[in-house]
Amino acid sequence: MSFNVPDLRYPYDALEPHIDAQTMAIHHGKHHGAYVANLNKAVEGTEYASWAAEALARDWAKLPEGMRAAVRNNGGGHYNHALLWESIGPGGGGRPSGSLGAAVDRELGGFDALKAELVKAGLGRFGSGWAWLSLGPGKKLLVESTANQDSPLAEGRSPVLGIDVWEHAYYLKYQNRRADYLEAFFKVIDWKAVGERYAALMEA
Ligand code: MN3
Repeated sequence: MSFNVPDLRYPYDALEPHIDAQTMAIHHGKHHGAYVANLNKAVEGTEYASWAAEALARDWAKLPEGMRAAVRNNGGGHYNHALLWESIGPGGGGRPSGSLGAAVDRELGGFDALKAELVKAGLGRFGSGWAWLSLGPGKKLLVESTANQDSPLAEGRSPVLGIDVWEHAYYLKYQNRRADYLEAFFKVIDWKAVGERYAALMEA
């Protein structure tokens, strides 16, 4: 198979009580698993099976029309979730430091403003989608939201941190309380990992 669900570097219960073990197990095993299975099915036997997930999430519109929707949804789903698992972890929370912390202060008015913008983007996304901290034109930080499994990559931006606001990310524990989930999500963000991603994008 071309694509695989990456192993987590922490157990499913490592994010308790903020994100519960059952949600993590279903989200990682079943939901991400289904995106990967459906992506593999869509690209099987084609040249696109050898593309990187990032390239598929960015350039799905260049694919043959019959594959486009499946790759947009499932390639995006795979890429977005792989990024998500790397961006959270036990002992998370706090705020970014180093070059990312400085850029947040300089470009977005500080961490509290960033958090407020991300929460607003997450709450404002009607239905399913993501809230993002992205690197935009001129490698400046911006906050945005995408629908479904669309990636900022397809819009020419680079995701630094993604927050999954699909109900499957929080419904078991938080039901309809997306605001409570977003508050909890900030307690599991691994800002060291996110900051390393930002630094690598700035050097690229
Ligand atoms: Mn999800």
